[in-house]
Amino acid sequence: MRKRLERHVNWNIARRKAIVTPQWLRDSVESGQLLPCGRYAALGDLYEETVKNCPDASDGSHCQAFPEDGTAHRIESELTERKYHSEKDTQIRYHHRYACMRHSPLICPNQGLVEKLAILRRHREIEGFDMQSLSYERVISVLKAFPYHITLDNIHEVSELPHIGSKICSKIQEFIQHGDISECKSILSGTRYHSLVEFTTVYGIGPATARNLYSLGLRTIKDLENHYKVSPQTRDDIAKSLNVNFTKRLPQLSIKVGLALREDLRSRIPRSEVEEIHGVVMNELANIRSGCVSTITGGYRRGKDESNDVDIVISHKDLKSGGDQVKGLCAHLVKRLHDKGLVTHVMHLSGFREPNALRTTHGDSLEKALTVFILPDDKKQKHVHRRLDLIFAAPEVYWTAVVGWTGSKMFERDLRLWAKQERGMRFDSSGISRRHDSKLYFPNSEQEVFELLGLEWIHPTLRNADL
Ligand code: DCT
Ligand code: MG
Repeated sequence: MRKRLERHVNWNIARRKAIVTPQWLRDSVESGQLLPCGRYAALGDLYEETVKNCPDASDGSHCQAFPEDGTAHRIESELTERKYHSEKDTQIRYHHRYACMRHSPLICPNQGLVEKLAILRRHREIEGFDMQSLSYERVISVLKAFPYHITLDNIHEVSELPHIGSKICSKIQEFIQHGDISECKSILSGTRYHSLVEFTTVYGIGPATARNLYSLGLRTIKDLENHYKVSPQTRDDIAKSLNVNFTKRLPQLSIKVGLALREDLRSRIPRSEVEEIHGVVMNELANIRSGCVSTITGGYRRGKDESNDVDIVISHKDLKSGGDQVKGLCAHLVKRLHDKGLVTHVMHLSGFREPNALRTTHGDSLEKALTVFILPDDKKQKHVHRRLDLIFAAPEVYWTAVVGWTGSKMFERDLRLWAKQERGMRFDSSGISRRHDSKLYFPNSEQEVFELLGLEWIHPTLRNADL
């Protein structure tokens, strides 16, 4: 498709070439000569150009432009069909200011560049320069949606994209010319960045704590383990030491426990395990309440091969009584999972000791549990601890919760901004309302959420507006 080709090759360049399928190469090798390109045209849109630009074909007259096997006819009808599609009115534009108006694939044509810029962003974040970090997040988000490989030929177009300033442009230019950015090299050559990044891999350590620990002279995870008295011998006991008491205030997950769980929690979760965890959780839930529905959201839904955690949004299929059916269910399920040894740690549980927390007013219609979960060991493998987030939504806000928890982060940020600035609405995962009179909206599908916000629906795998 034209769109897909344009992610790799500028359209104006493509029009000066013959764009053929790999079969042209195979057949040409086999026949020992460069074959006419027309019948191998990869894109209907470029059929004429492919015939004209065929190697050794100055005017294309010797090309077999209309083979007898009907290829030409097929290409011609494809051409008409594509023309129709390209004329279809769409709001999606890669140069749009809001990420929720752009298509952002998981891997983009400028992935190498984006990964370098992500180091600069992380550096700002970890040093506490939040505004600068956000600026980089915006730049990354815009570049994630840029469908062409960036070169010196089209950098001018990049410089005109939203959120791209002259400083960033010179960094992009540096990357094009040298394959690297000197500031990245200098950040990576010191110990500070590496230490701070390592420290934040411990649950409970954010950038500010990481900087404090660094200022104490600590540099490595080993230093942290000595500081917090965690050793390979005591690690397992410490990991198990937190007993959740459901009648008292929940204990915070201490840095010590975070350190003991670090190896487990930092390892990525493959899709098959995400699905297995989801299956186990929903099985347990079915024993408490029948008729519940759920969606695995987060990075998994956006197509990531490996996730950092598992996010599940849960509701009830009965629109009328469903609100009551899920009320208090989050704490109930977490307690059951904990009793069975599946949930080992609970870091946050809303609705906890608040049985009437689930109201249907905006901002108050979700129950949430942030936990650590482990699948029972079996003969095949020993399982590791995983971060599991459970979000319970009343049926009328199920789809807003699914959209709000699908991400990515910048996509969500711009959804909220778009709703506020362009539509006079308030959007977050707990509901949609009109700002001037707080009128609540209850969409029945994900498509309806987008429609209500005046947006074109975007497939979850094209919502990867962050790295
Ligand atoms: N989210 C958000 N704003 C944040 C953090 C998260 O809107 N500051 C939303 C978007 C994604 C969803 O919550 C789940 O978040 P995470 O689990 O942190 O991220 P993820 O996209 O699922 O990626 P991963 O879990 O693999 O790191
Ligand atoms: Mg996630």
